[in-house]
Amino acid sequence: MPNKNTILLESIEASNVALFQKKYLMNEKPVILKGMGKDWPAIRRWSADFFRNTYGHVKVPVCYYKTKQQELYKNQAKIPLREYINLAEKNNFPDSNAELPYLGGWIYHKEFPELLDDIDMTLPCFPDNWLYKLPPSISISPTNLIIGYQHVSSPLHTDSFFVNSVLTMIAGEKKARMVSPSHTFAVSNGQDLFNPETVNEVLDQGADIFEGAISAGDAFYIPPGWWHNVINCGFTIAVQNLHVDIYKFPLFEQQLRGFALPLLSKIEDLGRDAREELFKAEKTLTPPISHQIGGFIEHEKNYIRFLNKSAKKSEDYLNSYYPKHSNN
Ligand SMILES: O=C(O)CCC(=O)C(=O)O
Ligand SMILES: [Fe+2]
Repeated sequence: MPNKNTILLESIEASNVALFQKKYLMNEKPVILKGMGKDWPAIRRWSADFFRNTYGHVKVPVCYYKTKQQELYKNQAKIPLREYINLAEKNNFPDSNAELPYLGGWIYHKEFPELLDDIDMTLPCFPDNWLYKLPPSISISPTNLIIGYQHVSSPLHTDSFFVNSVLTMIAGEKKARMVSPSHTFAVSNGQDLFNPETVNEVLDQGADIFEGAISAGDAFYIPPGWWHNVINCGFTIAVQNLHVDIYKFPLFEQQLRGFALPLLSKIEDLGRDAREELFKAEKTLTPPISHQIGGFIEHEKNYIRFLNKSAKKSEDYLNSYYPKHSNN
């Protein structure tokens, strides 16, 4: 039963593509997509036994969100999937303060691409996914697998890079509570929105809390920047897909540039320091022979052209889409 103060998430048939795109995707409004994955072979094939029998020996990364927050994927502890599933299926846990592990996002498709045959990566109610156009060297995984049980959950968070997130249920049931990015002032990372006291605090500050449940075949559409807290009602298997449409690409691109720019400016700062040293030592007159061999002048001119072009493209974009806000 939803809390009397929360708002029930809207729910539509995933086959209603036009309605989804117009009312929810374009307006960045969360919704439950009924039947999103109902025809995926995963619904018939994937189960605790399937993963235990086929991939039981594989070591999978586990999260401890309460004690370790969101660790880098490569730093997460790993345990054999067989051991994890046995634990997830256990009903009684001895009273202990130790946090239980959560398989909160296994990037399965790199090791086991055959699993992709069991799901539909095109997400039919979404337009082209621009995430797939990224060069492979930028490794943002478009999909991951989440196996949960009643005692583990994802505390309140937003997903990185302002992507569309689609969480499709393969087995079991999950519940989510969500808060709009326009009410960010009322929430904080890591909160438990299923705790009545926290709910009251958030509502008292004037924010709305949306709530919904999904079971096998259904999906949550979580728009960019939306806060979400997801709990497992029992044993669950779910697939998360990340999606970037053309409208969201500019902000996504800016987020990615945010990774490259600090590195670039570190390199440039060093270059400037070296030139200042040279200048002080009055050794600027004769460039070393290696500059000629390495085509220094030509590469530098290319670099200047690249920067000018980039600056022009960004300015044009700002001027055409945000004319009131750009200051030239
Ligand atoms: O199911 C979960 O625990 C987390 C899901 C989630 O955060 C997402 O799909 O973005
Ligand atoms: Fe998330």
